[in-house]
Amino acid sequence: MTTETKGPSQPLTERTAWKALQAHFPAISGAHMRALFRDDPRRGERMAVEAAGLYLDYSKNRATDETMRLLLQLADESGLRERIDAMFRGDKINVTENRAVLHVALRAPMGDTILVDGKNVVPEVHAVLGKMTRFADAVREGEWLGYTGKPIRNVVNIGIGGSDLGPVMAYEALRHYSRRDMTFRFVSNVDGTDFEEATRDLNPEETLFIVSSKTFTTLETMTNAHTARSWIVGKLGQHAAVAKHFVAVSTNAEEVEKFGIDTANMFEFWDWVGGRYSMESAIGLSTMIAIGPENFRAMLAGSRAMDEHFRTAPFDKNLPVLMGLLAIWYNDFFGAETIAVLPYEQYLKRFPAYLQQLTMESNGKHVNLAGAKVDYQTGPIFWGEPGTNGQHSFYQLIHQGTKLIPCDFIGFYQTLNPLGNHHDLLMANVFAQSEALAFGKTVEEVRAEGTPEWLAPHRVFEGNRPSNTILAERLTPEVLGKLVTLYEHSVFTQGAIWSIDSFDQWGVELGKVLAKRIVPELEQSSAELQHDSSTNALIRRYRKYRKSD
Ligand code: G6Q
Repeated sequence: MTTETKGPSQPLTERTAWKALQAHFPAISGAHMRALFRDDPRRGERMAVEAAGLYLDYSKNRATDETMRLLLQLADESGLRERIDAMFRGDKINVTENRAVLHVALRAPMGDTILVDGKNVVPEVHAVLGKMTRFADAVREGEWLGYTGKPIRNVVNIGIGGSDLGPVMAYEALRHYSRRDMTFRFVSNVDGTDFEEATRDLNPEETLFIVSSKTFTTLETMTNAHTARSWIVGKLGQHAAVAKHFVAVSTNAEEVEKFGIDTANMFEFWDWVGGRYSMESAIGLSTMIAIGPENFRAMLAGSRAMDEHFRTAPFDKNLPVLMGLLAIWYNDFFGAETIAVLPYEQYLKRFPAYLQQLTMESNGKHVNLAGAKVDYQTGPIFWGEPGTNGQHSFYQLIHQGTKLIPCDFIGFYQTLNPLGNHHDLLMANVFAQSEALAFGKTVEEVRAEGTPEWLAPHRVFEGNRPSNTILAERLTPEVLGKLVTLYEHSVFTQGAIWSIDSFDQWGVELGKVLAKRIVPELEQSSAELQHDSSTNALIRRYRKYRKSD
């Protein structure tokens, strides 16, 4: 392993820029955005970047030009440029799994060369895209028939985590472009309710299951897949029906075959695509069937445009870099623990949930690439809901609570569903919220409204609460690709600076093993229990009261 893959030689907290940021912090934490804007009338236009069709206004942050200069210096000292080049080159930057990290190859144009172990992976990517296209078209055009000869009207994706959240989010986000005469469902939870509710009104003769699992061994997915197989075989009366009602997306041909799916109906992806980075691989098959191959390719083109921007733009004009650096500024210097993502677009209702996995599974790490415990904070908690709904619930805490919560507002110039003045009202709320968060309302302003003195403190808004605003034309497949990739690379930027492995997930692997150990203890009430006293008591209680069938 080269030292380069282990990150820069100097520990983060000893880098010159880090120390300079620490020294600079008191001046900024004591400054109010009201003053920053008053002293620099063009701040709002200056601290904004437009690239690849996305406009990022980062002026409403607790940062000056000096802050940005130091953060950019930190990026340089942390070897961000080298890390980016290493990723795009196909180096094995996922050191703990000894894997390349090449979701960027999923949107590379035919003709590009990206080598993994000496082999160009781009032709394989396009071969799978071609296979997905042919299959999606066959289903959409009613040529792929179920066992009894009926066309497919229902598509159920079975997968969990990275094999679920991307497809669900993309389906919801691009519903406007989806086939309205087809039904798309997503089953992820091992809770039987998920399967039951997803299938109860579906006609099995018209239902196709896509079993999406990189490993094809995940407990939840395999349990649901077996249940689905019994459902099809039970309802259609023939085992042979499986071939017409199941396809697989996986890296594990052997397990797919064992399950009984013909590998001709398997869509491949590769170990260099991490689960949470896989929605544009074959894991997106349900998305492609829903929105059509052309729209799917437009989404890839959007991601590609953001990849190119990230790879080539100078850091001071680089959207993912700027967002990543600001996240570090709040996380590591202000001690902010979370970031709220607030899309003002109903179709993006699952975007925060998707980002939770992308960001928290990637950067929720406590050791650096060399395995040493970090002495700084890593991944912030991501959360959020679409606006304006959130305004009527948790925004109160963002405005007047005791915690600092940087926000990302996302809005569009045009709506996909023009309806009276709805869109202007929606967007008025985006602008009003970020304005109120930044500038607040002083006690003098509150008094001037005639508020009695005893009530005044309750009605004061301190302001100085930071936000980014991201604007785009409208939510097209291409723009969705850009947004997803903006966050992918912002996560990358943060991970590179923290010198952590953003691409492994040992915490997830742990969960996969632990539950399997307890299953037999629940099924055999005589099994001896050797856990701690709490776990033992809980298991005994469950054994006693579970309904035996
Ligand atoms: C993602 C994680 C995890 C994974 C699921 C499903 O980055 O690794 O969320 O996607 O555990 O795994 P399989 O696709 O192997 O079933």
